[in-house]
Amino acid sequence: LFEFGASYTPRVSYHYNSRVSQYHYGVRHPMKPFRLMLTDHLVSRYGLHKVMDLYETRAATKEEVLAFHAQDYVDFLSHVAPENLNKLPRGSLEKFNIGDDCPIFQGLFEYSMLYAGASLDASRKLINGQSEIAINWSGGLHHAKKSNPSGFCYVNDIVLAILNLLRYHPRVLYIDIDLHHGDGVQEAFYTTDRVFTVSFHKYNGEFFPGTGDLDEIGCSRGKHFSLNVPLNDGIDDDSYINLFKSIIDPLVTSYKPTVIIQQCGADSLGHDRLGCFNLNIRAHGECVKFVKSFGIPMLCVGGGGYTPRNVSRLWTYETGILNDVLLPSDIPEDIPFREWFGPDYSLHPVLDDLYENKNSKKYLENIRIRCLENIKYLQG
Ligand code: TV1
Ligand code: CA
Ligand code: ZN
Repeated sequence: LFEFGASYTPRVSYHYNSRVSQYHYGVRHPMKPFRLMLTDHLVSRYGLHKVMDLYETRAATKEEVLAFHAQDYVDFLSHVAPENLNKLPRGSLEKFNIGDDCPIFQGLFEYSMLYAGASLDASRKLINGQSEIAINWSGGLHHAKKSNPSGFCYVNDIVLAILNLLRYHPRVLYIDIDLHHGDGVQEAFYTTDRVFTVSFHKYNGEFFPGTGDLDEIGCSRGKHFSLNVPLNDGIDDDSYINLFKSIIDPLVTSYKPTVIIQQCGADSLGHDRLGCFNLNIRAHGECVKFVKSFGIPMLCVGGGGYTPRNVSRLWTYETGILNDVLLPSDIPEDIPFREWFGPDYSLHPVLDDLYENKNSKKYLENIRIRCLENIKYLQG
């Protein structure tokens, strides 16, 4: 393991409960909690467990989840099971948006409470100063709404963590680099200036969840405190990194967040099963490194990512970045499931050049200008 050099080495905590990787959305469902177990094995075999504080997290309580979610929805989640679906009140599956994306699977409630509990634990470590950076790769489920699940997300661990941070922090910056729009988090804080939300995502008006256009900027006190960066298929490393840095740098400087939460969804990588971007692992990681470089307390969560071997490589690489440890490219020997990382057995497989870049220089420049105009309102 080699040190990166100049940047500060923060105290990092890693929040995980191995039970969370044992749940199954269904055989054909793209969301595979199993990717969390692959990630944890890689993190540990690369020696990163030794440089972080490890916390085996407990499940969130019903009461904690009620800080955001509606009572009838939480009651529904806690009682529903595959074997009692036919005993539910008429219409409740429709009411709660249960279907292909958000099925009822065995242990759904425990699963949701576990990943939410990990984000809450992480937020607590940041609040009491025991960590400067806290990591929960099982979290990041940014679509969940107050009264219903959406897009594979049942409980919104990010909203819960932010609500907790707001008890002590005046300004929270939320940065979302998942392929999809972070609609649930944006909606929850749309009318407040104490949380600034920014999401980079594929947008064409149709692509899930359908929101995230440039004109969604927040309302009432929250006007100009939401920012959206809509992108087309095939964006490459350099365009994404340049756009990301040129927006995040002035944003951090003018908003002056006291804590940052970054959602690191891995479906923005090239070759993702549900994805359409061309990002390599190094480029995704560069965005995390850049946010870390401000030296502001930071909570990193996972999110999407549907090609498990690449999800686990990415989050391992980013765990290295957050600890200022540069990992050797060769996947360690004798790790369980090592065959998943063949034929290259590298932390950095080539993931670019799959999709044509449909983001012209002109398009990206226009987006950048419009985003910067929005940020200018903050100084006002
Ligand atoms: C079961 C089996 C469910 C196979 C879902 C892809 C499946 C998808 C499946 C799928 C799939 C979506 C929509 C359609 C809304 C629906 C974790 C009515 C091959 C954070 C969530 C994407 C992304 C939801 C979550 C999307 C996250 N895409 N196969 N479902 N319409 N849903 O488009 O942001 O990554 O695809
Ligand atoms: Ca996003
Ligand atoms: Zn996604």
